[in-house]
Amino acid sequence: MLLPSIAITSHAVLFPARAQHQDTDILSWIHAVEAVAPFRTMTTPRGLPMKAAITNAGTVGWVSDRHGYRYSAVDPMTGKPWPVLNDDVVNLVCQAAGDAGFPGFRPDVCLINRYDVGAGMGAHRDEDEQDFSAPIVSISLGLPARFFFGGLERTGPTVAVPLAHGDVLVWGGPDRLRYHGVRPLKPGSHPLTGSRRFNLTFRKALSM
Ligand code: MD3
Ligand code: FE
Repeated sequence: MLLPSIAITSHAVLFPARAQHQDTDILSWIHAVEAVAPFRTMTTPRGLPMKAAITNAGTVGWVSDRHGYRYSAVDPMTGKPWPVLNDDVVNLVCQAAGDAGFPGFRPDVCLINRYDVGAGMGAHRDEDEQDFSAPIVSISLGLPARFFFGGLERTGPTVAVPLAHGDVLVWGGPDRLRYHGVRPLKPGSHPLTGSRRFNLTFRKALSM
């Protein structure tokens, strides 16, 4: 079946509402993950609290503290491994990646961000993974957000992309290292998530 898609850049594709039919399953999985690895706000290496709360699933998870950013095989909060990825969600993610021109994508981590009203994410690059040839696939759930991306430098013009419930976004190739971020969440209520937004990013953190 041919699913609708919008080219955002030459190597970034948005599939509007592609995950919507699995929304309640994905939200149940998020709740199962947070029962083992609770959402928490992390501190940047410069000592500032991040506004989005995060958790992870997969072989490793992305963590941040005074020592820096890295992927860790254990959750520093519990000392336990992260919960495993969900096969159905991974299948959806791999199919979207294939349709966007990245066949064979096999994520080993899912970073889950939770935004309350007013929370956003400043401009940054995702550069802690070992393999930049793999894309990043994102699923948005709940309240809509204004995502923005720029170029390979922190400053410069940005382009806004609205991300709504169920949207799947694939970033790869030369666009993989672009600066990007999320504007502060506007007040509102979503029937499934209330006054929140969840974003899942599936990544390949380890090269083997
Ligand atoms: C563009 N998350 O977790 S997802 C992040 O909505 C992150 O929570 C945002 O940025 C969010 O690091 C955006 C879409 C996304 C993900 C990875 C990218 C866009 C990207 C990597 C490179 C360029
Ligand atoms: Fe990012």
